[in-house]
Order: sequence, then C-alpha cells, then structure tokens
Amino acid sequence: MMTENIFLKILDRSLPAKIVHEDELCLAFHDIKPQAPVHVLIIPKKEIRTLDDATAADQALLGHLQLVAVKLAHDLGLTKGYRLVVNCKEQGGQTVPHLHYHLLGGRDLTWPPG
Ligand code: DGP
Repeated sequence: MMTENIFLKILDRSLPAKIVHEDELCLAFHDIKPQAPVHVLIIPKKEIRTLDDATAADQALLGHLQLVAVKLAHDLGLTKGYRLVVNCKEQGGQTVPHLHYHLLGGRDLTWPPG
C-alpha cells in the first residue's frame, strides 16, 4: 500500500538520509531497510509518482537516473554485478509514491523475485 511521499522530505532535507549522490536532476541515498549489502535509492527531483506516470518528456531524465545508477554501482564497488529495480504501483510492490530506482548488490541475488 502506498504511504505519503516521504522522499519529498528527504529532498528538502527535513528528513535525514545517507546521501551518496546529488545533481540538478536527482538524489541518491541509502535505503533505510537494506535488502542487500548495497541498497541505494535513486530518485528524480521532479515529482513523478510512479514509472507509469513518466511521459516522453521524461525520456532524458529516466536515462540520466539509470546512468547515475551505473556510476554509483561502480563507485560502490559492485564489480561482480548488481540489480536495478523499479517497483511500480501496488502489484509491483511500490510503497512510496515517488519514482525511485533500487540499486542492489554485494551478494548473489536470486531470480525470480518474490
Ligand atoms: P518501494 O517499496 O519500491 O516503494 O521502495 C521504498 C523503499 O524506500 C523501501 O525499500 C524502504 C525505503 N524507505 C522508506 N522510507 C524511507 C526513509 O525514510 N528513508 C530511507 N532512506 N529509505 C526509506
């Protein structure tokens, strides 16, 4: 179930987070409930509730988020590989209504996901 957009509070710094990257388009920080030794969230500064709400106007932004994830994977030492995940809406397991990419790594990740 989707809760409030807690990530807006991280963006405006009213809620602390362990930030690992910031630029004009996005912010990245460690997940509060890590599912792997490395679990970072990459979020756009633009308010986009879900991946479903992204439009053609967001094409470059989406590409940017993915390339930031690749850079962070390298910076965080995920040389053996990693997983980049977007949970979309209720059945996709999304709980925070602000688009975010999960960057997971540092252990063998199984497939299929739960
Ligand atoms: P999802 O279920 O895909 O919407 O992922 C939301 C993630 O956000 C989940 O892995 C936990 C994380 N999260 C929720 N609240 C906070 C918070 O206040 N701080 C941080 N750093 N992460 C949070």
